[in-house]
Amino acid sequence: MTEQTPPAYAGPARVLSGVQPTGALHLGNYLGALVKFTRMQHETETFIFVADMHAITQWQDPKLLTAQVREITAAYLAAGLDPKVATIFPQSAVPAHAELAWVFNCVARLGWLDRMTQFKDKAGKHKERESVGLYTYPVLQAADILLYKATQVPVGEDQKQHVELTRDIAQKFNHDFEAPGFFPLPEAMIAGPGARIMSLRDGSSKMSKSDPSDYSRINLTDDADAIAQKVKKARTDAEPLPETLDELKGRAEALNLLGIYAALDGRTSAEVLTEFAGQGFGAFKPKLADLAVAKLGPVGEAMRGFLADPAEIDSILTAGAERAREVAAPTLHQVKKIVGFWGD
Ligand code: AQP
Repeated sequence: MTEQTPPAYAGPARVLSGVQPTGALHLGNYLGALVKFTRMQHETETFIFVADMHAITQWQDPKLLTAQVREITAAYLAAGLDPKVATIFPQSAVPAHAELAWVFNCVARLGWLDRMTQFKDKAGKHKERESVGLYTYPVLQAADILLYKATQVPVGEDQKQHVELTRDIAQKFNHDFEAPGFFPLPEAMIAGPGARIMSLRDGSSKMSKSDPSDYSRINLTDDADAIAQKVKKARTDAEPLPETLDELKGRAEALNLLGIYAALDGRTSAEVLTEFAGQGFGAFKPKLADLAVAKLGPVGEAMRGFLADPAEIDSILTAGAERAREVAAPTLHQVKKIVGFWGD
């Protein structure tokens, strides 16, 4: 006898994503995440949170954390998120994230978490010194997503594995608790040239907030001079740009700068290549610097404008948190019933 396919999730499409308030945002966060959030808010109901509970999986100075939450919110608004359209909120203001994460801690298997490459990258050789929270981070992420029954998760490529784990958790929950179709199996929305922006100093590692070299990344708050300097000093090779992407194999730094240009300009890397084929980086880099300044300058300026009015940011976060709690409450209530917890 063949096993019957369980009924699929039948609820509405929803978008959810977030960014950790762990430092200044960079071009990778902007292209891999913020630009997508902004686009998707007009297509589908969208929830965007500031992941302060994730942030404390590694030490954060309590005196700075609230300011960092406001800074991420300012970046969201500067990138074009509209609080009248999308729900923007701090994760810690919705306790249901932690409650659902506990249930999911009991659904997820140790073997699944052992495979998570981000934990291995962040923990390095001394995993026994890391917090338990860093290890179970992807489980909390699954709770973030499934609490709102989100179906689409716009993220950079580094988060793909975590969204796959979320699907595994949703599937196992639906199966084990005989609740077919209760949780959706969300899709990571990764495609596009901004999906994996690499360090300007090393084309084999991703652009990252925690890289000790500030020259490895372009921060959203960098001024025009800093952006131009960083592009100028970005590592490249002596070869001119070829005619096809295939010919860029093995030239990680060149491919990265081309991808950044394409993502900023809303084109594909192949299209940009047709414009610059045959030219060296001496000609390409100034054009890239001009484009980066033109695209990111207004974002940085808008961020500074929003940050000048922290009371307005706080009122956006307070209203967003209230809306998020309203949407989260029925899911958590149903989960408790499904699991068999005491209560009505
Ligand atoms: N280099 C990148 N290229 C494309 N997308 C990226 N993202 C991060 N780096 C790149 C995406 O940005 C979103 C928010 O990331 P996060 O701050 O929540 O976590 P992260 O991935 O840990 O970001 P960082 O900057 O790399 O921080 P550290 O150095 O602390 O690890 C996510 O959608 C992520 O995919």
